[in-house]
Amino acid sequence: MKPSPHELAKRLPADFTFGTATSSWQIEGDSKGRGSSIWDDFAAQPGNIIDGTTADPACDHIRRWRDDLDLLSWLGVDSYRFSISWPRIQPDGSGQLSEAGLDFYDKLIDGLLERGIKPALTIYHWDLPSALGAKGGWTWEGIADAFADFTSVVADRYADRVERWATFNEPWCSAFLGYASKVHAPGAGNPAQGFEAAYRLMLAHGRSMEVLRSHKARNPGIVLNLTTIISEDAESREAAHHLDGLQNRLWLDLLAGRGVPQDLIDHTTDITDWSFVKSSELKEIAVPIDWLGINYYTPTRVSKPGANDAGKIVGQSGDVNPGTPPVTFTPRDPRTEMGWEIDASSLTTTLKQTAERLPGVPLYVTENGGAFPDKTVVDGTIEDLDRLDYYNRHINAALDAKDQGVDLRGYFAWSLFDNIEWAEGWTKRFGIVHVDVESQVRTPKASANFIKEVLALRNKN
Ligand code: IFM
Repeated sequence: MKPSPHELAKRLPADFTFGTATSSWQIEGDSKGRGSSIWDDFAAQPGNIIDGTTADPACDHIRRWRDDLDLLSWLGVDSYRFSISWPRIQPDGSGQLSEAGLDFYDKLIDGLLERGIKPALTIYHWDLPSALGAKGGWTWEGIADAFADFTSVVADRYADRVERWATFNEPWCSAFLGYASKVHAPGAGNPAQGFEAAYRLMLAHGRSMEVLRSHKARNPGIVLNLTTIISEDAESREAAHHLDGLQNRLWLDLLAGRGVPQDLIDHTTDITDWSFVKSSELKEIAVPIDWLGINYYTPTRVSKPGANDAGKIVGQSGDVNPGTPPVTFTPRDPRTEMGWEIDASSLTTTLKQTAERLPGVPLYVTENGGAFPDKTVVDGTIEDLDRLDYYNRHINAALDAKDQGVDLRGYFAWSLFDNIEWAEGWTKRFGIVHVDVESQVRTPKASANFIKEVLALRNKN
């Protein structure tokens, strides 16, 4: 049965922020109008992106942004979470700025404000300028200062109008998919570099926070991809604890001023000596944040080695999780096209667990959603009832956490429209709005209509 928008609308508090999210490389296109990024380099190597997708045309958002903002108005969202492309603003990652790039985001921000939608800006969502990649990217000693300088450029320009700032989106992915393994750009495949990148990303976060504060930017914070790790048997407990360290505790402990978890250090001695960690820098990383964003999609469920192989699960494997004792990743059905188990109750537990580990910080679900086949078309509309059901369950699960005392202030659906799903290219679609890559026509799916109805009803509560 189709979930009722009325029931969900009744639960949504009037002051709860509801939005949708996207990121620059995934939607913008127009790679010729900006500097090159590590994702352009990565995509140019055959085999890295499953269907050979490159940055063009993506959703051609650079040209179609006005229509895309109208789509947000039509949906009735309170806020839009987007990221800026560093190489579009500063093609080489330092020095010369592109006025055209700066101007694009000026217009985007103004366009949002004209429509009564609050801009939520992420400074870094993975598209590092190639010139900085060539210096070692997130393992380069100078990267935190380069990021702080870039923050100063964008805070100068946009702090007067942006409602909410995130320094980073999912540093776990940059570090462990990009450096420890070869799943994402730059594809280093070096576990030691994964840990160093993780540390330098967080140092860059701390320094960027200081810059944002000095520019009086409103609501600076960070977005992490956190989850609940479920161990199915005694033999997988130790691995589950290690995975919790990599996925959750490393980031939260650094933010909370607890440093790198000792058990993580102990379990990775044959990979890294952690000599890049400096105690004075740990203090910089632990500067207070105004809010924390949590991107949640699926739990991580593990069983003893030799348990039934679940096939491909994007982002869940030994190579992306360095130092993990032998274990099998065993998501249960139902699953999305990413191979990710659908379990809304793990969103509730993730929010509660995070609130305990980083007390006193308001939380937002900054991404949540699913890739589904989108095969059923009725009267020209994609009847994505699986996605609609996913949203209904997960928004309710987030509100359950709020009812149980978590200071949850908002929820953002991933994604506003179908876009390039990184190494999965166009083969996985997360949008609530369908995008025809050839014609670039946007068509709201049933899930978009559901969210629109919920928001319209909520405003009448
Ligand atoms: O598409 C990504 C997004 O860029 C970051 N979070 C997870 C999404 C789905 O994989």
